[in-house]
Amino acid sequence: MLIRKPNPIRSSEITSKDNYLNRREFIRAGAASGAIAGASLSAPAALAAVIPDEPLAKLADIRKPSPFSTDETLTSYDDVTTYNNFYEFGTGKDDPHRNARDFEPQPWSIKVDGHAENTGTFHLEDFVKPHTLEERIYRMRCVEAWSMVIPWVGIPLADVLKALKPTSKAKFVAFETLYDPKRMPGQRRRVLDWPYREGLTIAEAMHPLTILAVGLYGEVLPNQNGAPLRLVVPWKYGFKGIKSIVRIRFMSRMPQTSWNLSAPHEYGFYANVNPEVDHPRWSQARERRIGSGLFAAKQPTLMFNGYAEEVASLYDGLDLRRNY
Ligand SMILES: Nc1nc2c(c(=O)[nH]1)N[C@H]1C(S)=C(S)[C@@H](COP(=O)(O)O)O[C@H]1N2
Ligand SMILES: [Mo]
Repeated sequence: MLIRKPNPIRSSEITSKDNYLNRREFIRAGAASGAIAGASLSAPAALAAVIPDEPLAKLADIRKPSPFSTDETLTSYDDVTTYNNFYEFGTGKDDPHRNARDFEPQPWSIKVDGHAENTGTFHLEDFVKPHTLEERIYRMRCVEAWSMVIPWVGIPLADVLKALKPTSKAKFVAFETLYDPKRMPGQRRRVLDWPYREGLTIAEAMHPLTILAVGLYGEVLPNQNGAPLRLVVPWKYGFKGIKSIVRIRFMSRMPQTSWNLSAPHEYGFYANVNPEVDHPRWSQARERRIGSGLFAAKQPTLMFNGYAEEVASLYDGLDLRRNY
C-alpha cells in the first residue's frame, strides 16, 4: 500500500555516479544473459512496469550514452528526489516527496488538440512506446539559483510531435499539468492559477535537446519529479519543465504560462538561462550546485545553461540583455 511503484534499488545506495555506472553494468550483464525479465532489481524491469511489453531492444537504448549528456558529477538520487519544486504537492522543497507518495500516475492519458492532424486522447503507453528511450544527463538550473545534474530517461519531444503532425499554423506548443485537487493537495490553495501551464515555440519544442522524461536514474519517474511524463528543456530555467502533463496543444499564438501570469516582471515566456540578466530580486550570475556541500562556493552560471552552442541560433532576433 505504501509504495506500489517500483523503487528497485534503495535510494540510499544510489548516491554517486560510480554507483550508477556500476548498476548500469549490472543491468547490461542481466540483459546479455537474458535474465532481465525475472530480475526485479533491474531498471528495465522497472520501466517495463509503466510501459508494458516494452521490447528489450528498446530498453537497451536507455543504456546508450547520448552525445548531449554531460559528464559532470551526478546529483545524488536522494537529492534529486527529495529536494523538489512541485507546488501541486506543497511549496516546501521537501513537501513533494512526502505529499506525492500515494499519488497514482496510472492509468494516464494525454489530450492532444489544436493545430495538428492527429488530435485526440492518447494512453501514456501509446504515446511513449513507438519512440526510443534514451538517457540524457542534463544540468538543471532553477530560477532560484540552484542547480543539479540529472540522468533523465526519456524521448525526444520532436519524435512525439512529428507523429502528431502539426499543421503550418502551429507556431507554439502549450502544456498543462493535471488539475485534480483531490490527488494534488497543493492545488487546494491558490498559490498559482491552476492548472500549471507551460509552453514553447515550435522550434524550441522540436530541438533535439528537448525531451519528455519518463524516468531518471534508469527507473520510472518518481511522483515528486513529475510522474509519469514531464518536460525537460535544459537551456531554460527549471520552471519551464512542466510535470505530470495531461494536455498538449498546438497553437498559432504564444500560450499563457503559469509563472509569467503570476509575476510577469519576474518570469518571461522564454526564460532562457542567462547569467547576465538578474532576477529583479537576486543575481543570476552564480548557482549553488545541490549536494556540493554546505561550504562549497557557488559556481558561475553559463549562458543558456551551457547549451549555447546548440541553441543560441534559435534566438538570433532576440535581445539577450532583456528578461523574456
Ligand atoms: N506542474 C509543475 N511543474 C513544475 C513545477 C511545479 O511546481 N508544478 N516546478 C518547476 C520548477 S520551478 C522546477 S525547478 C522543476 C523542478 O523539477 P525537479 O523537482 O524534478 O527537480 O520543476 C518545474 N515543473
Ligand atoms: Mo525552479
